Amino acid sequence: MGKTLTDEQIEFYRREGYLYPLEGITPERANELLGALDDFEKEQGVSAGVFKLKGHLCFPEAWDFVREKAILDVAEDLIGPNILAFGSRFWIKPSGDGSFVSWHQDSAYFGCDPHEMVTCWVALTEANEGNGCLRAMPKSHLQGGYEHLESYENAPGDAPGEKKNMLGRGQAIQNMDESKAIHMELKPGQFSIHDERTAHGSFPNNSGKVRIGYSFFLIPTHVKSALERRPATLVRGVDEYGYWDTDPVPTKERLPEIIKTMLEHNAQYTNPAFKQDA
Ligand SMILES: O=C(O)CCC(=O)C(=O)O
Repeated sequence: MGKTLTDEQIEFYRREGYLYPLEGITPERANELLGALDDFEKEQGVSAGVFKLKGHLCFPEAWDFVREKAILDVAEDLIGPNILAFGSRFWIKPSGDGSFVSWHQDSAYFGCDPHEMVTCWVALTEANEGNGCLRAMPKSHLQGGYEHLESYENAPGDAPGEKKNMLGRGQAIQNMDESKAIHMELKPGQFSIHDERTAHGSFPNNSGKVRIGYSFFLIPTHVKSALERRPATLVRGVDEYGYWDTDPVPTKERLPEIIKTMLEHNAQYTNPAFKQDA
């Protein structure tokens, strides 16, 4: 028995590669974060959703949210008590614009060694089959690294009719057996968790309302960066390894510099010449 999860839940996660719906965050709390997300966009003239890797550096509410006890208790049961948030992202999927997420493994691009990262995806609005909730492919985490085809069809907001893959490189695993996919439907405040090797993706949202989730990428402190040295945020326990630099605490004064750095990261992440690591 873990701190929060039952033996059955832990066993299910290890066997299937995902777990949902998980509880412990109120819909009101999820709504507060939505409000802060909206304020950020009004104040900065840019949506926090454009930053592919460091949503928690955008505003204090996002910085605090990656420390949500309910989520870290679940993560601790799976990866142990010393936890770094190496990244996070707001997934804002408007209705009717065609945005989707192709089948992919987080492990193919995040450069974590060993592959022990877990991704928590928190529903800030309801997420269901009709509005393109996250889908997971059971047991795919046991298959090792899949090949990803990089199409660069990754331009939400680009010319009408273009494909709108929300992933930086439009990376996609081909020929997944769609009939086996699980739709991880969630109510606001509920969350799912998946292994970094679990193939996942989502369909466009045609519900008439925006669908928003906040995901964060958590690693035990003994995981190294297989790319260059990078920053992360300690969210629980102690870091006895020091493999990662420290993310800057987001403050109003630092924000322009943080936004500039996040945009540079985005450019790197979407640049074919820049090495990613599986
Ligand atoms: O929100 C989505 O539709 C996709 C999310 C995703 O790929 C992730 O959190 O790793």
